[in-house]
Amino acid sequence: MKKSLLEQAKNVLDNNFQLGGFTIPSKGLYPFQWKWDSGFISIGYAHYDIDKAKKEITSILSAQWKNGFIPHIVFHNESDTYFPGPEVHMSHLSPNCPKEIKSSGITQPPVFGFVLEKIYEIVDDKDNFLNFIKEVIDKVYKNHLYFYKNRDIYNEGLVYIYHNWESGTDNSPIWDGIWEKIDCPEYQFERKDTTHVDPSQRPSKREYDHYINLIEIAKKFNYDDKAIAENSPFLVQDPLFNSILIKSNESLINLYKIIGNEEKKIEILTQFQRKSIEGINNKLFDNKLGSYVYYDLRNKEKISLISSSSFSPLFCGAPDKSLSKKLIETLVEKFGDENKYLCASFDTTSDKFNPKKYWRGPIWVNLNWIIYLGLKRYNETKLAERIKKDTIDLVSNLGFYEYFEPFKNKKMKGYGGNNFSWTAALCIDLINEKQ
Ligand code: 9WN
Repeated sequence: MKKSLLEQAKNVLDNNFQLGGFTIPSKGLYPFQWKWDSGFISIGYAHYDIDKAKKEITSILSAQWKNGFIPHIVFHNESDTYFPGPEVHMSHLSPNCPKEIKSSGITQPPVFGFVLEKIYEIVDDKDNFLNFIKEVIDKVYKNHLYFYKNRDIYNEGLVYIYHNWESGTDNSPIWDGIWEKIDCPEYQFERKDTTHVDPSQRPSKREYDHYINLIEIAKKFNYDDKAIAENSPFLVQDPLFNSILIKSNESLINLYKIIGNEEKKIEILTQFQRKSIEGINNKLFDNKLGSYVYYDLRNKEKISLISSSSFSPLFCGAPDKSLSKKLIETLVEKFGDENKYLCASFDTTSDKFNPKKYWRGPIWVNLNWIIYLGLKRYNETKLAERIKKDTIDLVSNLGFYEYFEPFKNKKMKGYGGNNFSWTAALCIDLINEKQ
């Protein structure tokens, strides 16, 4: 008998769980622990194995640097199936990286605030999970302090990323114009991703040159944030990254209120929150496009392109009624026609859109989940139910892929890695979600 989607999803997660107490995103393609993946993965576990959820969070937080930074990859284990590995990242160049930790020196979106709150909502034994939250929450708080202290250089409530891998949306067309302005060497390296996945679904060699170049520049400055802010040719304020930070601020405030006697931290987070919501609405909303966009701090210009990240401020409650109305109209107009599943990762009406290539068009389950919760927050029930149904239909028809072609047709497929952990984890959450 065919297993239910829920059972299949649990199998994907359990098969990707490692003895060291963490979960890899996908065998071969991504053989280590990734920061935002581990947050989504722990939400999936919370529905059926809370110990694994706790282990996942404990493992990633154990790699926190002395200054509160949490790296995007933690090399708990060895593997030669991924490039670039620890010998390229060389995290020990930073005096902040503890000796016993091998990691990258770039980060990813700060998901753990909202992850802890979400799991607290999911579990029946709230007292037990609250004890766990008490053990780890200050590490997450310290990570937020790190961002506001080091990454918000103009005190705007908006933090920067200095590498496209920090965004999590690696080869989005958003970066194309920035790459054109950078004088980047050609490097010799052996890529591993294209041995696991058809190269047509992955970034180009030239794009990888840029990715490595940015790491080399950060290494030259020993991963010092101030020097990076002054020198990196890539310095961007990302609406997705900042929305996740804002959402996680809100969750930390809620959780500290439940814990009690944490007025000082609540006050600081509330100040961050006020500034960030103002910053994201004033600086990153493009009225002409009716959408949030990225801001290129290095070249001092808005990047006026629409991607699925444009809708993530709904998740953190940033837009008021009038902005949210415009934003949702843009979502429907650009991404919502009935011939497509929601939600393509890039503007389907743009000539840069590619339905099969990584973050240049395909649907990703984590972004769908974020947009789904955002639409619910704004009582857009019909659209929310559509994106939820589309997500579950894609996975049940095509498999637990990393990303999916948005066009509805008989030949459509899933692409990238298979048995991909966050696809499984967030499907578990969506299936169990109360209406
Ligand atoms: C670089 C692990 C990660 C995700 C990212 C996704 C992809 C890595 C890569 O895989 O990026 O971090 O090598 O392509 O883009 O969002 O966290 O699943």
